[in-house]
Amino acid sequence: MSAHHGLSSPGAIAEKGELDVETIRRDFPILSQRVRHKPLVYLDNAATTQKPRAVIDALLRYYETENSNIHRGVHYLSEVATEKYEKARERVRGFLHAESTSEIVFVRGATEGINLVAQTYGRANLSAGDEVLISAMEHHSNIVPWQMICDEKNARLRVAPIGESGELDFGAFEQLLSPRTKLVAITHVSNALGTINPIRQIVQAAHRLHVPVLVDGAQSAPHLPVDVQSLDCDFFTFSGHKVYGPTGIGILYGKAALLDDMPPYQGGGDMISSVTFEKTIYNKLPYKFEAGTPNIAGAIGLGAAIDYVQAIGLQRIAAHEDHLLAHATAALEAIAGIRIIGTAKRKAGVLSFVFGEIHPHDVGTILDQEGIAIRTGHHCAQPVMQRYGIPATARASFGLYNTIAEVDALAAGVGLVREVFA
Ligand code: C6P
Repeated sequence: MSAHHGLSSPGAIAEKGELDVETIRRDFPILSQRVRHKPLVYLDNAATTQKPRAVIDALLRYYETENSNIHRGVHYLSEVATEKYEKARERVRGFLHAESTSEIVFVRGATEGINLVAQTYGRANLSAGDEVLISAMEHHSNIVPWQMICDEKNARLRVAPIGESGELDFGAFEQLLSPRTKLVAITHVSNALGTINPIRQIVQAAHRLHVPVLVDGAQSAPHLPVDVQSLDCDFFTFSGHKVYGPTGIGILYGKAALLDDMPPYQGGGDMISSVTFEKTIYNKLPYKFEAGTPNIAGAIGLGAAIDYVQAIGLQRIAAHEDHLLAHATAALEAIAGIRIIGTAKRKAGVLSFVFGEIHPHDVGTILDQEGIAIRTGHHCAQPVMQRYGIPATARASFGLYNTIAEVDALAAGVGLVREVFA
């Protein structure tokens, strides 16, 4: 195991105040490399985050010393792997402040979490004429699964509009809620605009009509403290790889009463308590939704990632990223021709922009030559681009290890873009 295992690093456990970013950066081996002969400036954290040594070590340790299948074996390694996997579930429960681990389902990522709810809750509860209500700022993962199930059930997908700043039109949202609404599915933080949605208010409005709410937390879990009990949301999903954990693992939280009533998502091993050719009795929660051998290493790695971010503290991470976002917004606004897309009052970690007539891909390619990684394109949110009448944006997105110097490098890089196109 490496000496830099994160949790004992002073940056990670500093008691209060600003993050000791330089120390934190040493926990992330990938950040010290040069790309294109320049120091790497990684500003594509909304797509995926880099992994601290603590997570890499947890994966290594698992495969070197703990690997075994879970919930099956009577032998030592199977017991160890099972215990680690279930401990990771408990860590996720704490991270989301869920009431019970039976409400924490391991899935592949936010995409699978949403598909699970669409294919189980949706299939069981939607009939012709019913409606699913989403917003105009959703990622494709929170649009297409609903279109699929609505098509199948002759139900209707309704879309609450957003205003020019990228904020939800709450009045219009409320008006779209009706006795026909069977589910609200909404993002907590927009990946294309950075908008933070008022989830508690949304849940309250939906619950007045007894409509459950699914929250897509892919972009909030890494940036804000999340408390599913205080939000009172019915489902919440996020991806491990965006919270400094591995790819291929994610979480669906659901209130136990709802999950209990839902049919399973997939059939197979582990999701049953008994099988005969005549009848199968399903396993209890959460195993009913975890058919087959799961991503054991991924779950353990996610547990390590949660330990890592909790040791730093989500409040402090949020404050640090807010500081980076404010600095970046001011720096880019000062450059003539830059238009920031998404100017909501409450934003997290994401700065999308267009630069005059220059195509965002050109902006990204020139920045890449400077070692600066951003994402360009529609960000899997084509309806957001259509809303603003643009094909794409350039998007810088921040993580806990980013520095003001990196934000300055971004602004300098954008300045270079202007010179190239002058
Ligand atoms: N957004 C981005 O660059 P998965 O792919 O399952 O881990 O996450 C899907 C997803 C769902 N909802 C939101 C709000 C998201 O931002 C994402 C992933 C990445 O913006 C990759 S497209």
